[in-house]
Amino acid sequence: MPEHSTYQKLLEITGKRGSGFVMLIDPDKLPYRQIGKQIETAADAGVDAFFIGGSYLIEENFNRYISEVKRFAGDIPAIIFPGSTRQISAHADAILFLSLISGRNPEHLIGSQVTAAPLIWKLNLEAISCGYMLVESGQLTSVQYSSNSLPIPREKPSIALAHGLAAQFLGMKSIYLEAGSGAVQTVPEAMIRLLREHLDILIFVGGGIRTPEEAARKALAGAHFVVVGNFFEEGENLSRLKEFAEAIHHKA
Ligand code: 1GP
Repeated sequence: MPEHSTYQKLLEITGKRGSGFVMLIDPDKLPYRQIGKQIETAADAGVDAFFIGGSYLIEENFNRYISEVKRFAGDIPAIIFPGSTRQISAHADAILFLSLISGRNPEHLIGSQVTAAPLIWKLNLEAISCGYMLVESGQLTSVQYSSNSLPIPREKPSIALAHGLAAQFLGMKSIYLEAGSGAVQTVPEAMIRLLREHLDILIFVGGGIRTPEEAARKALAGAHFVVVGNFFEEGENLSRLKEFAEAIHHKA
């Protein structure tokens, strides 16, 4: 059994900084040769962890890609945020072991997990269990479409809480409130607040966050980690990384 060292590290980050800042890297969007510069810039600005993953994964050599991320990330956790069971690599520090609990599609609730588990075990890769919840965000997102599942209505935080409690009772270590990549509307603060008030597990929040102010609102509402992907895929936005880090680190 692998040690839960990366999970512990995540707990330490939130203890120290209030909330942590996660940069999501999609291997299909960030070319291999640009990894080093991206990671160094992010690390200098105060990014606390990297999630790596994507919906399709056209990048052929995921293993090599993760190895390059880790080479530059140093002590900063590099965690796989898998879009499919093809996205597994021993070079990562951990993998978010996602189950799409807001949906009722058995393949995404347990099917893919059973496919992936033996390889994760063989590689001795740390698996951080995570109840993944899609939250309605204005229009149909890629993840809703491809998972063939309904999101949680954004005005119904109590439904999100019921799912979060179920995740916690099932022994999951975290939940991810997902508005979807490039979402028009982000996860409502009222929902984050309610879940933070009643749950004892880590809360990741992401989807459509494009300003430091918005990131700060998610952090202050109770997100342990704020995840930003799309916005930093535009090279010129990297100059704003520090503002995001300062906005999210409300305890620093
Ligand atoms: C997507 O929640 C993540 O799975 C991040 O969303 O790319 O919109 O920042 P963005």
